[in-house]
Amino acid sequence: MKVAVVGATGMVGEVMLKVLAERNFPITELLLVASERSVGKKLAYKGKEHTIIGLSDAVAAKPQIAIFSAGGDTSLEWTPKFAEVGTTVIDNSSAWRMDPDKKLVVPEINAGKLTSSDKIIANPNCSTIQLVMALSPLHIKYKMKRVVISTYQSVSGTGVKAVRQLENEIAGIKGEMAYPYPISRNALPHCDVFMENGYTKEEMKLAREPQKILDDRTFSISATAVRIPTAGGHSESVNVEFENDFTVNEVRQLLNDTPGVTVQDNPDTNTYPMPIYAHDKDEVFVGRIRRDETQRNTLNMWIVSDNLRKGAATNAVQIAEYLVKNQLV
Ligand code: A2P
Ligand code: 11C
Repeated sequence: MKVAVVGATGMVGEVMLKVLAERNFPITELLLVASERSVGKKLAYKGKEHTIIGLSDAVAAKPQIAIFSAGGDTSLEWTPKFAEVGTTVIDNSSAWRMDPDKKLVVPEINAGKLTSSDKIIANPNCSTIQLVMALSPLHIKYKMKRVVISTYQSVSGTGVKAVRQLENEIAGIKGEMAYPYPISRNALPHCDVFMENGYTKEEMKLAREPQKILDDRTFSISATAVRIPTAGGHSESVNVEFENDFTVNEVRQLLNDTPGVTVQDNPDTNTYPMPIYAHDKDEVFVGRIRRDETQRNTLNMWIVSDNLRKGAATNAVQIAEYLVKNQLV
């Protein structure tokens, strides 16, 4: 496969290259693409140096697959140009996710819907991916009615500038701010921009994307997204009301049997998911599984995953693997 990684110098781009190499993705030619600022610089992949090229040169090279992680505006402008020359684009931005003509894919859940006509495929938001990985098997078995979620999101979700802000604050250095307030020793109920309805864009992604991925609009999701001073790994406190009753043991078993999900849940040994355990792993970790004693058929749980891996790079590479395996590119 001739593969382009657009946004190769970014936070997700770096993990993308790591995941492609780790999984030994079948690459015959690799095009590393970034902004004009980076053109000519060098990046290594599997020990070999590659020179960074610009978007026009990448389109002209007609890769079979392009994985985009260079922001929504770059995706809006450039993904159609790649699609026009026959490239299949896997786009990690929010640009196309809710477009009715584009598929929003978590491979374990809905890759089966992909065809060779899908030239722009959307990768969901990081906090959505880990949420639906845990909700999907439970929804199939017990049918969800309503989900209430609060997130605890790491600064790596915002990008390099935010990671630097946290590091500078911890070191006592004054520097550029990615957030309107200090993030160290703080919690900001503010991820992505505010919308007209008073919610943030991140909260609206959490409310809408799961309905599209699970292809069901009969359940509703209410979200509060909070930025916390962790370097990597997003955590989520999730309350789910089902139509049908469950037992906690059954839920634990069902989640444990779900590929890509690992249950870490033992109060006796203080075992529960945490961002420091999820770091650099591909699984979605679920713990603190317990019945909500205040309402019928309702469950509480805690979900943690590495937002740059399953939340971004790994999910995108899994989509690419599915396309290759099923000869859709
Ligand atoms: P560059 O490093 O040249 O700015 P992050 O989200 O971590 O900030 O990374 C964003 C990624 O998207 C980087 O690789 C960045 O390249 C790339 N990028 C940003 N704007 C553009 C653009 N207009 N065209 C191509 N790549 C872009
Ligand atoms: C965050 N979820 O942690 C975001 C990062 O829509 O792809 C990814 C933004 C997106 O802030």
